[in-house]
Amino acid sequence: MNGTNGGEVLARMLLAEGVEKVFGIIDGTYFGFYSNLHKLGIEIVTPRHETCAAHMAGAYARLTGRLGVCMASNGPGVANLLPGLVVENAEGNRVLAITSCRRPQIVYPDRGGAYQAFDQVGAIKHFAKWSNAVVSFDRVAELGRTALRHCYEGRPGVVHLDVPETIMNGKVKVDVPTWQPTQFRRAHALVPAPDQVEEAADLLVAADQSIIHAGSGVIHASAYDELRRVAELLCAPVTTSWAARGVLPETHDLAIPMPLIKLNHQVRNDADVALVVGSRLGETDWWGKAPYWRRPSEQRMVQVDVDGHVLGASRPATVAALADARLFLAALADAIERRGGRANLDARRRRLAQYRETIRAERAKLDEKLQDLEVPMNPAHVAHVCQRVFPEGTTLVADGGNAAIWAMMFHEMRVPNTLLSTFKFGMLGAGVAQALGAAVARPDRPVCCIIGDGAMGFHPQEIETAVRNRLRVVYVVVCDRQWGMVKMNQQFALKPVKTLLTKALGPDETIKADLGEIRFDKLAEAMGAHGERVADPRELEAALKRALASGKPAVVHVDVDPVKHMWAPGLMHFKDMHAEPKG
Ligand SMILES: Cc1ncc(C[n+]2csc(CCOP(=O)(O)OP(=O)(O)O)c2C)c(N)n1
Ligand SMILES: [Mg+2]
Repeated sequence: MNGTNGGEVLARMLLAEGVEKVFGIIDGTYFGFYSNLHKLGIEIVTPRHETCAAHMAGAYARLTGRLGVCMASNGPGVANLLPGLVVENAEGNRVLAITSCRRPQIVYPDRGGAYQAFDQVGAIKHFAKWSNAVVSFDRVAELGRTALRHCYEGRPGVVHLDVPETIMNGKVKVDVPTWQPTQFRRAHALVPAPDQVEEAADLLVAADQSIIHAGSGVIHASAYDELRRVAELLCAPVTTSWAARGVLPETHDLAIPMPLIKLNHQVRNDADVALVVGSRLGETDWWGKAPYWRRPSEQRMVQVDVDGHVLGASRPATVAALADARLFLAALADAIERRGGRANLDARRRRLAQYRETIRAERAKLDEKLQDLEVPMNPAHVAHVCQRVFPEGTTLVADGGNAAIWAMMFHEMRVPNTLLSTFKFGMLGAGVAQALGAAVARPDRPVCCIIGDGAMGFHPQEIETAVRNRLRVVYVVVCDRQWGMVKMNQQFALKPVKTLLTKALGPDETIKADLGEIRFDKLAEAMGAHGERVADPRELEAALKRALASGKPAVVHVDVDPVKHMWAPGLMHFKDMHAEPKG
């Protein structure tokens, strides 16, 4: 019998889970944990701010399908980790956070005056799926197993285990338990009930017009082929949540690109049966309600989700199936095939042709902005040129108010699961670290992060993290020297008529909406990265190519026209989304 400690027990559990990376910053209070990770060959990837560790873990989890693990130390480390955990839970990424806390004799409850201590579980349990503290060495393995069980139940999100320093580090004379994951947690996908598959197939085949709406659940289940098969069999257009864009590549005839919001509303109103997979129909899906969707009395819904709490949450489901998206769609495709043809094929094809025509026309209208070659550039060029320069399959991270909207409008999703943002939370600055997590997840290709100058200012220190870890990230910072999106709203709130007439108010007419300039290219160079600055749209491609060829992480400071930047396409739809739909 050898001596061990709580840190080793947890490190070995993570090894059994197949964890290869842990994101976080070191501290003496969990030396027993991270030194054992190191000993076991699990790499510790260290950012320069704990909140970034959470975003790196979240991005890594989403892109690889593995568990994302982050760590932070008691008091300040955990305080810094909080915003990242809030966001990753909201985005639904499978993240396990392991933190240290002070010794049990002085916390839970705090004796009063304990150094670097606060009620970490009390704070995190309000927004995470599960959060608990270990109270004695005997319970480390058991609570570790409970935490992991929660990681694989329901909607993915954040699970947290808090471990006192004395339990992390103190030597105990016992053997390390060696349970395999299959011995204590769900390790197989949820199998659909056959009668629900048949009922769904009957409904969808008999429909006048069906649609499929896909959420992130399709990404978590890697159900891309099965989704395409069902869509093709039904000749059904596919809409997505923002986060699931590209699960059916937007080059496919049946794909309805999310940025064409009016068309999405139309498609959702044309259908009498909707198959909703891996989406809870939240606010950015207009809650599944009229006038954006057809009323439930005229549109039945088949809903498939791994989380029972999601089923029928926003609108009533005719079939509410608790099942893995991939297994359900595969069984559904077989069931549809067995039924032979489906109703109204000609009418469906006519509608589809109409949708394609709308997509072509809307695209052409948007692309007119690419004719604008004035300096500083129209922001339309940024994502458009990035897509041309970066290899197919590059992960795009979109962060920053209007910078992200422009990126969404001018980037076509051609490969599933190559887009990151915080679509649910809209957290400025999270993209800096999401890009790092993406580069760790996919070291074989570069990552492109399009980000506003306000958002980049939240975490510029992480450029050094990219350099130190040799992460192939190119930050394309869209510089308008203002909080662009908010300034636009503010102008309309202050002087709507003048804003409409003159497009922008004067410098003294807005409230604290302007920013000073940060030379992001110089900042990059100061940290050992490659820097570029470009204002002329004709020079953007060459600047990006130099950035990629530099062999280093890079930052491209892009000067955009601040007024044009405020008038991002589709802004009215986002305003619209903030009000409760009538239906
Ligand atoms: C952390 C955080 N703080 C505040 C906001 C509110 N907010 C939304 S957009 C925006 C302005 C964004 O400015 P920038 O990143 O420069 O992007 P731009 O709109 O100028 O392209 C702000 C402050 C937010 N979403 N996230
Ligand atoms: Mg800005």
